[in-house]
Amino acid sequence: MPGRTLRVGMVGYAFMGVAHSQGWRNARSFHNPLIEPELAVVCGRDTAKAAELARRFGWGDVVGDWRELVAREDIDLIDICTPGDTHAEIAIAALEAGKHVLCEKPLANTVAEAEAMAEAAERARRRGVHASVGFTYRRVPAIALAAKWLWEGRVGCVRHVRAQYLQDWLTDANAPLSWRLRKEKAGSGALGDIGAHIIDLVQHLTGESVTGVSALTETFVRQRPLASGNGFGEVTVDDAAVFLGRLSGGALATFEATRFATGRKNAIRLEINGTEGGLAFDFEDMNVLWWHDNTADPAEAGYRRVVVTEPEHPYLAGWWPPGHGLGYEHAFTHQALDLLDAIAQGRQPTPSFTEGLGVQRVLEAVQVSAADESRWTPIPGSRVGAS
Ligand code: SOE
Repeated sequence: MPGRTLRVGMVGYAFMGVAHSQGWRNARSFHNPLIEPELAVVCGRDTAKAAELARRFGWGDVVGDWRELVAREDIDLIDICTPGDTHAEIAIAALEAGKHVLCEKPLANTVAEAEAMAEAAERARRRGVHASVGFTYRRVPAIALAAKWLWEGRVGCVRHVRAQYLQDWLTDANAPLSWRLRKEKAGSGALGDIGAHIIDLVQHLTGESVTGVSALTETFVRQRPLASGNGFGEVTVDDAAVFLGRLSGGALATFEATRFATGRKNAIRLEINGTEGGLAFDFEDMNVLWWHDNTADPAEAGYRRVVVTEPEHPYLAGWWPPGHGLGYEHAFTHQALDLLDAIAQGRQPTPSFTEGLGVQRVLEAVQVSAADESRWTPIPGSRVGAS
């Protein structure tokens, strides 16, 4: 990495490509990462669209084939912002070519792919090459603060977790069919797209793993208009998934991921109840964390609204004065910063591909359970009874 720069080659130019571009750009201009990212090359099969993104965000070059990108000697990291069916092939090729990798979530479309990716990442790590998966909500300051307080023991022993990810963009039965609604591209529907985030958050925040699930999934609208306007196509993934789970420390958890929660746009709602306190969060009010101290005088105790914008709060020191809140895109900058610093220091960045594989195993168990009348389905490899 000449001159302490990390030359990024990004594959994909759509929603996530834009979010990552913004993240890399602001990591450079707002903060002082240990290595500077260079927006070197953007790759997309539609090179005109990739070139348009390059113009808007300042990417230095455009290519049309990810293999060409991975083969380039002037690239240090491959940032994968494509649908799930391409993750395994690109990530493994990139790691084998000695490039660090940031891969969008969910890690893959199947457990088998995720296992191969985690193995490739482990082989690469031994050569000083690192891989991370893009569960960006970990980097929302209020969620990072919740993690800190949980890990400090302020919540005590966790008894209950309620985790929801609620969107409503499919309630209109005429919303067109897109790649997110096709199993061969996306692996699953609401489950993998947004359920993966809350599974990751629950495992990350509590430090425990989901050991088993009982699940229901549903596809409410099975045919949707094709984007071309000519006819209809089949929806082959779930619209919604709800499931119960046990955590390795003994807590009971409920999860709900849906694109049919009318009126809820991007509501990630978490509530964690422990012996010493409780924490609650809703992404639709993302600069706020609710905290209940269960050790306080009951006459005065109750949930307090903590505005997470102080310079002492995670990630806040580099941004605005207190009260000037952050938004969705800032987590992508925090992701870039954490990754740059980990690479500069030769540390394994988080979440690792192994953590991504752990989420993938829960996703698969949910599908297995839902296909078999909600049968209780243990998660292979989870740490039963850990504390
Ligand atoms: C679409 O449902 C989506 O963009 C997800 O793919 C993202 O991971 C989530 O952050 C917002 O919603």
